Amino acid sequence: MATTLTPVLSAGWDTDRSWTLAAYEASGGYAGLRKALTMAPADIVTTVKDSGLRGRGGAGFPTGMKWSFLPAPDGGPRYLVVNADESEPGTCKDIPLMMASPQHLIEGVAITSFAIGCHHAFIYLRGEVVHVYRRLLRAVEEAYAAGYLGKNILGSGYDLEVTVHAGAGAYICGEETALLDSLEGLRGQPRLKPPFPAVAGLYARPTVVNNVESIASVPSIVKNGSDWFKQMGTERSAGFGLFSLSGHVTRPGQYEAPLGITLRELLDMAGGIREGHELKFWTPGGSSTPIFTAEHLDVPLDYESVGAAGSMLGTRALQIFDETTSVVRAVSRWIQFYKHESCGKCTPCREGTFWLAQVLARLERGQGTSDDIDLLLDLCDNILGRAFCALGDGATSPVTSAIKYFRDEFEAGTHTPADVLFPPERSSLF
Ligand code: L3W
Repeated sequence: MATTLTPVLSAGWDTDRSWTLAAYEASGGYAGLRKALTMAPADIVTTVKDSGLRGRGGAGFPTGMKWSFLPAPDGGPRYLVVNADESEPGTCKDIPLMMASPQHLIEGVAITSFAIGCHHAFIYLRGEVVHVYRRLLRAVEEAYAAGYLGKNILGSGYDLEVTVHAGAGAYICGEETALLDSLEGLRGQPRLKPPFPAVAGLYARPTVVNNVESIASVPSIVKNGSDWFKQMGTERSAGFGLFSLSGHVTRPGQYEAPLGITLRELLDMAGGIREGHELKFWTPGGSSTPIFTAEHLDVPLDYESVGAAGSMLGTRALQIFDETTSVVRAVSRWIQFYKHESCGKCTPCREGTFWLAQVLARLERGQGTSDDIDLLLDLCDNILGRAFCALGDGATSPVTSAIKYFRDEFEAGTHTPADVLFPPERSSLF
């Protein structure tokens, strides 16, 4: 990890009325857009590519490369869609960012749209967060009134409309193609890829879909340059990110830091595990990423190191559990979430999450059968790589990783023989 120049995104969160345009401008806001409008759009794409910024929504795909996948202009519209459907369990970074500093995102939307030749951008927001919707609408209004959005932005001749759209609250709509279907007014279900949205996205037109934090990071990169960004993080995981710490920590919340920081260092910032307790297990990137244990406290939280240690950086949602937590119960809760949120389009996810939930529920009650651990692993085998989108794969991560590290706890839930628990007359219950 190199020089620490953070915080960037959260620097002004504690200032008075930090969400207003006036507060944002007072802290140097919109200097990135002013600079961008003097640049050739292709040079902005090159700057972001050179910075090494990778998508902050979970997959870590290189942002500038994604922009450069758009086909050459053909005279028709092309779109930017911001994925603000934050719903991955434990992930709480985009919503705090939009509440505390929405202009970061709006400036990023204006710069990105200019760079990719888009004249109508959409922010697709998770439906339940009505307070964020109101704040974003007000922030967009303020940006229009100040000439940062709308016709002839800052006298440059460039026009951009921005629409904030609130979904109806479905985890699947965080999957980019389900999000696009939902935005088009259809039921939110994933589309077959390819074609990727870059080629055929919203209304079958070339579309860039990026996460809130990715787009909010763009103004600082354009303003300060790609070398500045690369001073932070590691060689292949450049820059800063928001880490959300929740659960059994003394001060849960968002901690901005260079990628490559460790959980041990983040816990120092967050006051440690709650007093009198010790770390048992944690997720590095939300519940869709394999869990880690205390032995992973010093794994650098960058894409490569977390991958090499057997998990994924994901959304940097660090859910922390101490020794009082039943891992079987935690996994069972996560799987209930996936079962509830499965869109039902594909059989492996729809049926698989249903059966995972059933088996985990009886293990949680200590009423599992001796075959249940194998059954869980077999179910995961039949979901992983066979589901239509990443949601199914993600649902297997907590199960397989928890069995790997805490098999004894699952075995403790299997003490009663199946034929005693589930005689033929009761078999319809499961
Ligand atoms: C053009 C190509 N574009 C890839 C683009 C693609 C997408 C991005 C990443 O899942 C993960 C998932 C969750 N030409 C392209 C191309 N792209 N090849 O790159 O694509 P992909 O398929 O690797 O990932 P994904 O489907 O976007 C995201 C994990 O993140 N996650 C986060 C979940 C968070 C939420 C939420 O809060 N709403 O769902 C946590 O770990 O499990 O693995 O844009 O088009 N050749």
